[in-house]
Amino acid sequence: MIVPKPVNHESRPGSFVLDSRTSLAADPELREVAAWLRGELGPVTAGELLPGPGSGTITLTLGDLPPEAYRLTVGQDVEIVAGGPAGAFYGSQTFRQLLPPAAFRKAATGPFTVPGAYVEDAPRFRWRGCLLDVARHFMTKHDVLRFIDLLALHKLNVLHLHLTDDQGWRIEIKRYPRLTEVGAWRGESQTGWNGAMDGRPHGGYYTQDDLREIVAYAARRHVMVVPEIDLPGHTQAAIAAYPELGNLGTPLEVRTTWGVGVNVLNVEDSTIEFFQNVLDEVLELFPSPYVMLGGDECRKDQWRASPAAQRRMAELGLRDEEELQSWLIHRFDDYLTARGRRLVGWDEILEGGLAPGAVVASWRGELGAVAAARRGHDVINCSNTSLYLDYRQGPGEEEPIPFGTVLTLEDVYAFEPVPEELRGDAAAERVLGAQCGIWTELIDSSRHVDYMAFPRLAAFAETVWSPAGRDLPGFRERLAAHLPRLEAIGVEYRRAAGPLPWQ
Ligand code: TNX
Repeated sequence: MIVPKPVNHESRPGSFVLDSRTSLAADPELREVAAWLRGELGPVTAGELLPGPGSGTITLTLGDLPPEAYRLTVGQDVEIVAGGPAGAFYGSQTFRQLLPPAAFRKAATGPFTVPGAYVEDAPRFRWRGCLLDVARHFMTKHDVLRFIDLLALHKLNVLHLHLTDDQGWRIEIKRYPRLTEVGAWRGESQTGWNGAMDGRPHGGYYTQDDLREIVAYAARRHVMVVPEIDLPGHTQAAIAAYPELGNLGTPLEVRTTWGVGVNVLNVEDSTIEFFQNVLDEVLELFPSPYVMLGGDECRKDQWRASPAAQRRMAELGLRDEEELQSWLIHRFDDYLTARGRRLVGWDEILEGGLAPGAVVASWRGELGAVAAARRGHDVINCSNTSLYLDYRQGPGEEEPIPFGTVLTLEDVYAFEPVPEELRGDAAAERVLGAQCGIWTELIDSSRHVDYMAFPRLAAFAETVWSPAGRDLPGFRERLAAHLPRLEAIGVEYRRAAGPLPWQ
């Protein structure tokens, strides 16, 4: 009962006993995976896992398979053969799921018996992502690390960190300290769409050392952290810190309300240079080949009213403000491409002309994914109608403050990463995978993140990892076996009934 469902899972005769005499051996290339597994199994095995008489052995070896693929055999011993470290990591995760749920407790004590099994597995898509919005509500480093473990448990491999927005700037930039001195803090916030204030200030940011730690922790779990610096819209916190980045020339506050704001960056060379300098520090912290620069929901009112923006458009021979945004994104695309990175933008970057190197994250349904893939661009399907985990999970009154439409567990499970219009088309190859999103306007704690993310994230994991095709009854059975694991870890997932965990 493995989640996400593996390609093939059979039972075999015999069984394996995990206890304090179990030993672990690994090819040198898989030493890091072995160290991680040793840590996870530590409580059960008293942390030793050294070779000894009469004990079963877990072996991790490299074999002729794709890098993320593995074969796991459980008998008297456990053998994990993998194409690379990622495959060995996923094989190890599967092995953990073959143990009883109690093995997921931090103070688990074995011995545990695992019935004989054979599993062959490999992911369907290479981008299996989740966005976490730490800008609207800051999540502590501790919570982010815990969340990375939960992604990795579900064999997801991309954490998209939404680090900046109107309501907060969360990444320390040495050259521009006011971004966090000013931009990371705001007054009491609007709690819902009704304008009610929550009566307390919010804030927080990650130091560069924190981010290095998050990146390294994630890398060890085969999760790539993709940073997002959202621009030219969603930048009020940055403009509050450095008013010269805006169009008004008057001071602004870090935004305390939700929705799409009017305050956007100006298009001066000095502003472009400012963000290029920010990017220099971002690139140093995040080795990811992808850097997300947003591009979403940029209202053009201020550019329409700004003589400087209009002058710039005239100079460049641009017809409208969409083309102006496209021009700006092109500049950053060139900047990142010259540094060996790829720009990822929300589907609005299609408007006014798509930058040549850009990858498109399609959130307003799938039309952006279809259009960009047909133009030969890589795409990530982030469709809000299937994958926005900030949307309520059921129509009931008991759900937290409603946001968006209803998106049930079954809706997420039914999601297909390749848009219908691309099926059978060579352009379908451009779909790198998919990504769910946890936007946090109305989610102000890690407990609430748990509630919104689980169990829908388990359904999402099957859509990007498991072979095509859906089997809802089968998924329900697997999930029933999986929820006790989440409970053992301490995840406050949404239960079918009962009080909300944080009330
Ligand atoms: C749209 S997705 C946004 C976010 C909001 C989200 C709420 C996207 C690119 N922009 O700023 O948080 O909806 O669901």
